[in-house]
Amino acid sequence: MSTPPDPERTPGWVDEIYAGVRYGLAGRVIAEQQSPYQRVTIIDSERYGKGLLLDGCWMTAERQERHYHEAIVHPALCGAAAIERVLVIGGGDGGTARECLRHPGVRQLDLVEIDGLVVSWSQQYLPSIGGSAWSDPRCQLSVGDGIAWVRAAAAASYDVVIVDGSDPAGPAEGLFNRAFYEDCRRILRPGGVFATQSESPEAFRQVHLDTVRLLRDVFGHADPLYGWVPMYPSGWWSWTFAASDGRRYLAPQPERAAAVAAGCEIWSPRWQRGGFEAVPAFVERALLAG
Ligand code: SPD
Repeated sequence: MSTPPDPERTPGWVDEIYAGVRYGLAGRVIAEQQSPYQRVTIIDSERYGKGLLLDGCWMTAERQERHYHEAIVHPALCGAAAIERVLVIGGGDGGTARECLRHPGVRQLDLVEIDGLVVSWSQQYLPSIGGSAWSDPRCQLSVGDGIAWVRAAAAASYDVVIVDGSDPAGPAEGLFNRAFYEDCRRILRPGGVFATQSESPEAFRQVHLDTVRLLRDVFGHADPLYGWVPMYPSGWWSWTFAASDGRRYLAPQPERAAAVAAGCEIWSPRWQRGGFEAVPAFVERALLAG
């Protein structure tokens, strides 16, 4: 089903409008459809190439996606005790799976995305983002509900769980609550690491703080990493890593880091150190206050 044109759109621009601010790219919509879950939009932009929005919110773009995907993956994959079995919830554009599969130690990656249209349009319009993940025999794609997947998964069945969802509204809302995080903790093996995108400390301050606090409560250890995704609200973004048996995501294992670092545009052990240190003062105060 195609959707009516958005009356807030400015000709020649594609914007996410959030809290009175526009985050936009010069470009045009090339495909748009209402899926059973959300409005899926593919655009072509001058600066960042083709990109994807869900319900009018930026998700990814060809020439900018590495800020996000390298940041959500490598602290977890370089820090976990083992990385044989990885679960990615969401991530239907394939970028998170692609970065995970650059680690030779990954034997099986389950990618569970709720919206089949996001997967098929990402494969069709944004093939460089998923890259070789789509044909990698280690990658097993399931189109379905990630929350139900995690609930049904056996205890201690994954080494790493990564939640690459959208903002906490619509289909991603249930990816930000205690019951879901408790299931994620249950399915991690000893030494396992959990990672999630945790919104902007500026544009989504309360969601960001609540997410870090809740993850600390559920896992025992959780730390936000700060970086940039230029087209997201405020451009200032965060990913939070959690583990039950220590903050092992802080220190990349040198062999694993060496296997991927040269192929990264943004991530490096040094960048990661800085990103974990760059906790804004107001976040530090709020987290200390409990
Ligand atoms: N506000 C946007 C949050 C989106 C996080 N997920 C992006 C998907 C990229 N694989």
